Amino acid sequence: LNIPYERIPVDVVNRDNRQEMLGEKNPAVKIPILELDDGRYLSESNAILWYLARGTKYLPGDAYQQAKVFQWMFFEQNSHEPNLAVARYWVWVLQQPERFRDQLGAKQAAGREVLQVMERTLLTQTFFVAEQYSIADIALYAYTHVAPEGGFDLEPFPAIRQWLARMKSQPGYVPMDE
Ligand SMILES: N[C@@H](CCC(=O)N[C@@H](CS)C(=O)NCC(=O)O)C(=O)O
Repeated sequence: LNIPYERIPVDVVNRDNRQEMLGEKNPAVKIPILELDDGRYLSESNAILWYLARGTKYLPGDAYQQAKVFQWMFFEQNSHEPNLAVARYWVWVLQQPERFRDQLGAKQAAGREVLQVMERTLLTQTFFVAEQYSIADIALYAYTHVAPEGGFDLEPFPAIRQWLARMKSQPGYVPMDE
């Protein structure tokens, strides 16, 4: 959206000063948190996406299509993030797959089911809602494009791989590390 912003990195492993740093900004003491120009705060990645996307081409105006966007964003929070992001956290962020080996297999199996749902959908459509690039795609892109870091092989998911490439080629795409 070309909105200027300042990015403040937060250590996701060392959580010693979490309460002091984030407690007044988000009662759940989690990131991401968006601080608005007027000093108000907003947390939950998908609430932030919705706030920024209102009135832009990234959120359809039609009520049904908007609800479909939410359908995928709730799917991202309920099914996708708890499996793909958590497996990646154990394997790639903490580098401790052994410590979590009792639970890791189940997380990865559930994550593969989620990827199957996405694959089936993307076999017949270019984006998740109304053939239009929206915040539903952005929400799902986040932990899908780094899924291999959580031990997920994307080779059996060609439609997802094509969608990832399509996402990367969208105008205004900014890689995570920039
Ligand atoms: N549902 C939240 C999840 C937020 C979340 O779990 N954030 C992680 C880091 S990515 C966090 O802050 N966890 C607590 C912690 O690190 O202490 C969202 O999508 O924004």
